[in-house]
Amino acid sequence: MIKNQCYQTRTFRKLHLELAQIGSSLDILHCVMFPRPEFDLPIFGADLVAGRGKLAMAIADLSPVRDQQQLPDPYQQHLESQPRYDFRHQRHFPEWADIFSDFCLFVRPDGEREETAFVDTVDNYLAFHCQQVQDAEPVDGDRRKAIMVAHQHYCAQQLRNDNSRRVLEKAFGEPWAERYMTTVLVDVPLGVPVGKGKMP
Ligand code: BLA
Repeated sequence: MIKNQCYQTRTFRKLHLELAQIGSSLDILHCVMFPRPEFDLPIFGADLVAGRGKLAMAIADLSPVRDQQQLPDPYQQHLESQPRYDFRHQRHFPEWADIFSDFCLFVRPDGEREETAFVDTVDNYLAFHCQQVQDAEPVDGDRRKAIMVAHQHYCAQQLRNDNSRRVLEKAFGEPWAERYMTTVLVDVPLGVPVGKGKMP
């Protein structure tokens, strides 16, 4: 079973929250907040995967949409000034993960204390992000183009996540999984076609 909620605002082209329950043992929470590409704002993304009620993986990031994977200065300064929780089990990034920032949390939270630390950190990221979003002004032509390219790259890399693809294919079949991934999970802005794992 999959439940989706999508919203749009002045600054976000798509706020997507998804809860998936696959079989009796796999629970997934997926969230991506895609800003409109006329704003120089990072893409918030999170994915939590639990097997039999226990978190196997938790990732959350404010992902840059600029050349050199740089966050805007206020984000960089804020995130650098925050204490970092030292999770016991860090996860290793797959090869397609060049989209994430230095502040990406990618861990297997171990126990209630670490789960709370993960949620608190995400809460902090989101509180700051939402505050920045309120004051955001659209940027001009050339920067928009660069941001659009970064959005397309973000989507192309997310589509290379074979874990999500495999789970969806097993539950719903290959054509459905492909359509769902490219139109619901990571729809590329402006309809630029992106094949499995290929750059636009
Ligand atoms: C990994 N994603 C996974 C895993 C599963 C899913 C089963 C493997 C968990 C593990 O290795 O312990 C499954 N995720 C899903 C499914 C959906 C989903 C089925 O969202 C949707 C129905 N993935 C995202 C977003 C990010 C993300 C927004 O959707 C990051 C912001 C990251 N997921 C991500 C990463 C991995 C992962 C980095 C690990 C991949 C690897 O280790 O190869």
